[in-house]
Amino acid sequence: MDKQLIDQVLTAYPVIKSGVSFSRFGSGHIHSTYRLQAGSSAYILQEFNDRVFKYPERISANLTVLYSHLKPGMLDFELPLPLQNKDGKMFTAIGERLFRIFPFVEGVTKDKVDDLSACRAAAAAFADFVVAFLAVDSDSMRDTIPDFHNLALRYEQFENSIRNPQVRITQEVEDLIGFYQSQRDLVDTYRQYKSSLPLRVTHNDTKINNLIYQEDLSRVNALIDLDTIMAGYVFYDFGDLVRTVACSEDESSLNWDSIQVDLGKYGALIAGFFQPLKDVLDRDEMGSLTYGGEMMTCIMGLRFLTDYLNGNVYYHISYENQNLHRSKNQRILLQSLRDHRPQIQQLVGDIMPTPKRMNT
Ligand code: GN1
Ligand code: MG
Repeated sequence: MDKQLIDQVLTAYPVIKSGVSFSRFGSGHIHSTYRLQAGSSAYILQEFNDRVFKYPERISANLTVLYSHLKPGMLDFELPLPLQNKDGKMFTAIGERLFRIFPFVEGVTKDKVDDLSACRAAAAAFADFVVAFLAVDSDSMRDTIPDFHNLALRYEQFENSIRNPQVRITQEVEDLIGFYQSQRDLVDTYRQYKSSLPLRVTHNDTKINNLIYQEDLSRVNALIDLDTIMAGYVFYDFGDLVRTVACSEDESSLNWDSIQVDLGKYGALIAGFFQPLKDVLDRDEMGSLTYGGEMMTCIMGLRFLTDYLNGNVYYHISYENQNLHRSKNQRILLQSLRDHRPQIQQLVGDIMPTPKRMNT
């Protein structure tokens, strides 16, 4: 992004005085994010990806509903909203491109967390989020990406990409395709849960770097990446935490031999997530949480591989085979989660009051 374009965006935000410097920021896969420094004030500038999010007005509508419900003291962390531009809007269009600016929240983001109390704090924060918006009718939320976590649909998209691949299908790719095809039993469970569990207001993108910790990781300062907030199942939110926290390596790791579930961190996640929600979740929802770990790891592995086969049109990549590698990474974690079902079940049983059914 060039300075001239930034200056153009900034004309819509008279509160931000001139003399701005900027640098690339964060490790998100969808939007392009920059840190702006204007004198002593810092901001986040984002070029919004409207190929992925086709309904930006739904995002604004959802956030407006949530903010009208949120009262001081309901959450002890921030949910940073975009600044309103001079027309009172959250998005600023420059030609065909959309931008927004957020207040900068101090703290740190992590792609991987090892400290168990930090794992617990992250899970508790995402559970607190669900609790805070329990009274908001999930029907009042618009789908910002329809069928975002619909596993059956993601399998269809995957099968389509196999029929018309934009890359050469090597043995390695073929093995990976075979692995994900063998995980289809997760779709049956998905359908069962979809027919029985309540929809709630969920975050839907709870990967660990969508949370800002205080520098020493002792508390959560903010939950970010709020574009996917809509109606969902709690197992989506718990599951993406499992995927990105309860693993010995992060999503981008190529240390194949080291990737496995970390049961200590898994236990910390259960403990943190369960506490705020223990009087809220019914028995089946509690039982669905561990399914969420497998399902969300599967769906991300599947989506990375689908994007690789489609010629990398969705996720930002920094090298050619990155989506292939991300998918391979998720495959190893998914296998490890499956292999450790008995131990995970044990952990859940120790923390939750009555034994819950798992991955029926
Ligand atoms: C994307 O925007 P970011 O990087 O937080 C993606 C998530 C995936 C994640 C995988 C809208 O999240 O669904 O879990 O990458 N967001 C969208 O790292 O597709
Ligand atoms: Mg992000």
